[in-house]
Amino acid sequence: MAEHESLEYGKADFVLLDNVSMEEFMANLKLRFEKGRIYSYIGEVVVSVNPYRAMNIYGRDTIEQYKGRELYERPPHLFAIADAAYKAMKRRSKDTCIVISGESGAGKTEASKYIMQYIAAITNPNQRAEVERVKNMLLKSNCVLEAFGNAKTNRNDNSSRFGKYMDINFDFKGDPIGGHINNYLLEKSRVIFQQEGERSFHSFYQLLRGAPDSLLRSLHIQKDPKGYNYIKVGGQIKSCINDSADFKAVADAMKVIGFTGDEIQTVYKIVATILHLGNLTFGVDGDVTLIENSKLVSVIKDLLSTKEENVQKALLYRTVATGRDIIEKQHTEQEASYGRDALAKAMYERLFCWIVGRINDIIEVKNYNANVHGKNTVIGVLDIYGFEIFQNNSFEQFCINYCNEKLQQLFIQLVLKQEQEEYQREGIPWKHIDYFNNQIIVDLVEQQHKGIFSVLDEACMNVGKVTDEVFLQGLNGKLAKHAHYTSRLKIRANEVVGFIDKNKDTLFQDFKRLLYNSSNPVLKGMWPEGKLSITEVTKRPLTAATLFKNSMISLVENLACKEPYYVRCIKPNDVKSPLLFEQERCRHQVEYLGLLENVRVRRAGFAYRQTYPRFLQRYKMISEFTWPNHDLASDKAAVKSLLQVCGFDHDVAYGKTKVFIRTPRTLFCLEEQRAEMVQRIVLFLQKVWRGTI
Ligand code: AOV
Ligand code: MG
Repeated sequence: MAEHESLEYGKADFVLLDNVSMEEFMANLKLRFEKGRIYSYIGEVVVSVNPYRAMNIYGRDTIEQYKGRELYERPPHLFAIADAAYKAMKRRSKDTCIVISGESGAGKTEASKYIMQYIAAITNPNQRAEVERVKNMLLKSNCVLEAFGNAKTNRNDNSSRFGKYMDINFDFKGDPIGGHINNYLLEKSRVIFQQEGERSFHSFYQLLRGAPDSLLRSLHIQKDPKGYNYIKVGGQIKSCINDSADFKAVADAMKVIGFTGDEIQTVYKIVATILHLGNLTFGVDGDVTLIENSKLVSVIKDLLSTKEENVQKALLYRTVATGRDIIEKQHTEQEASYGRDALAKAMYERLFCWIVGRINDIIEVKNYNANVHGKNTVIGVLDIYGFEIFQNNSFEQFCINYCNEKLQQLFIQLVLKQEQEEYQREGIPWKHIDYFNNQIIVDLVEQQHKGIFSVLDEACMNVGKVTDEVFLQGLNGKLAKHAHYTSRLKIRANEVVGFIDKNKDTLFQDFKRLLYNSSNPVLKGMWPEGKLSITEVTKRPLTAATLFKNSMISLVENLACKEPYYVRCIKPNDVKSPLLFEQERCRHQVEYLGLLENVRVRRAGFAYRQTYPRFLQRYKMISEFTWPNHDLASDKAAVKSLLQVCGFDHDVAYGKTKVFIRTPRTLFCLEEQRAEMVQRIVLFLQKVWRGTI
C-alpha cells in the first residue's frame, strides 16, 4: 500500500477495493481523477487517466522522490514503473519492456516520453560525454518522428499514425549507450486524403508555416495550404498546434541527431514534391493521356534531381514485360491518377522509414568496449496507435485495431503467466481464475486460410478484377457462422472500400526506377530496388496485411521474452476536458482493457507480496519479538512470528523469499497497527527530548 496516500484520494491500488465490482472500480477511478490523482495501480500495473491539463508532477523534485524507491513506497506514478523496470534491468540483468496501451488519445505517447525522460534523468551520474550524447539523441528523436508520423485526427490532435517500439541499450553500469527503433505500418493514405476535421502529417504544415521564405522559394512552395489538393481539407483547420515553432524545433533536432545538410534538404524536397504531385491533373486528348499542368513537372524534376521527360514518362506509362518483349503501356487517365497518388504515398512512407533508419544508424550501440562484461541489457518502450473507431473506418483502422487485440492477448498471457510463475517460484499453490480470452478475435483476423487477412490476400491474388464487394462476399461465405464476425454488407458496405487496393499496395516499377536514377544520392539511396530492370522483377511483393501481420507476430515474440511492465491508459472524455469524467466512456475502456479481471487475478492469488527483509523493515515495530531487532534464525522466521502474534497467520503464505498476503484487509490492519506504533514511538521520543522521561 502506498505510503503518503490518504483515503481521501481513494485507493491507490485497486487491489485494495473492498469488493471487486465495476461500481467500486469506477467510483474509485472517478474519485482519484477528480482529486487530481491520475495514476493508480493494479498490483504492478499502472492505470493512467489522461488529465488533459499540465500537471506539476514530472519535475526534477518528483524524479528524485522515485529514484531507487520501491513501487509501493510512493504514490502511483509512471516514474515508479520506469524505476522498477530499470532496477530489474540493472540488478537482475533482465531485459524488460514497458508496454503502453489504451485507445486513441488516452495518453500513451505522452507517457512514453515521460518514461524516457525519467530514465534519462536517473542515469549517467558521472556525466560521461558519450552517454549524454546518446541520451540527447534518444530524446530528440521523438520530436522528429512525431513531426513525420503524427497528425491531428478527430480523436487526438497529436495522434501517432505509426507504431513505435524503442529499445534502449544499457551498459554494465546501467547507463544508456544506444538504442534501436522499430516502426510499424504508417497510415500513409493520410498523405493524399483526410477525413473532415483531420489534418495530414504535421510535417506538411510545419514546412508551409515555419520554413524561411528562401527555402520555400527554392521549393516553389507557397504558404497557404489551401493551394494544395492533398492537404486542402486539413489546411483549413484552426488548431492550437504551433507549426511554425515546431518546424524550427524539428530542424534543430535533425541537426543535433546528425542529419547532414544534404539530407535535411532532401527531406524538404520530398515533402514539397508530394505537395506538387497532388496538384498534377491528367486529361485525355483523343487516345492520348496527358498531364494538364506540365509546368509542375518541371518543378518536380528539379526537386527530384532527374529529367523532365523521365518524370513525365513515369507518370503516363508503365513498362511491362510480356514474354520476351518489353512494351510501354499508356495509362488511362484514371490509372495515371492512381499512380500519382501511389507515388506520393510511397515517397512519404519511404521517407519516414528512411528517417527511422538514419536515427537508428546514429543511435545504435557502436562502442562494444563499453560492455566490458559483455553485459548489454535493454529496456523496450512500446507506444502504438491506440484503438480507434471513426465515422468512416478503413483498412488502416482494421490493422490498428488488430494490433491492439494482439497486445491485449499478450497482456492476458503475461499478466497471468507472471503471477503463475511467481507462485511457482516461491512454492505456493496456484488456483486458476477465469478471464475473457480474446484469442478468438485475434484468430478471426490472422488465422491461416480462414482468417480475414487470408481471405483478403486470396482475393488480391486473383488475376481478374476483384472488387471490395467480392472480397466482402468472400468473407461472408467463409465466416458467416463465426460468433464474432458480423458483416457490414447490409449496414455499411463502404467499410471495405479500398481494402483490395491498400492490401495490394501497388507502386508501378517505373516510379522506383525514376527515383533510383535520381542524381541526388540521398533520394537514390531510399529506392535501392529501382536498380532492378523490368525483367529482373519477378517476385510478387508481400501484401500490406501479410507484412503487418508478420511484424506484429515478431513484435509480440520480442515482448514476450522480456520482463513486461504495463501502463494502461484511459481517456476520460471525448472533448479533451480536464474536468469531465464520462462514466460510460470510462467504464467501457475498463471493460475491454480487462482491468477488473486484472484485479481479480491479482487478488485470487495474493493481493500483496513483499520480500522478508523489506516486510520487516516496515512492520517490525508491531511486535516486541521483532522490534527493534529480532534474534530468530531468519527474517522469514521473524515474519512468521510477527504475523502469528497479530493473528494473521491464516491469511498469509510463506514463499521462499517473499511473504504473500491474501486479503487487503490484513494489510490495512497491519498498516493501522504500524501507524499506531509509530505514533506512540514519536510521542515517546518527544517526551525524551523534552526531558519529561
Ligand atoms: P495517445 O498516444 O494515447 O493517442 P497522447 O499521448 O498523444 O495520446 O495524448 C493526447 C493528448 O492528451 C496530448 O497531446 C496531451 O494534450 C494530453 N495528455 C496526455 N497525457 C497527458 C499528461 N500526462 N499530462 C497532460 N496532458 C496529457 V494515439 O497516438 O491517437 O493512439 O494514435
Ligand atoms: Mg500516440
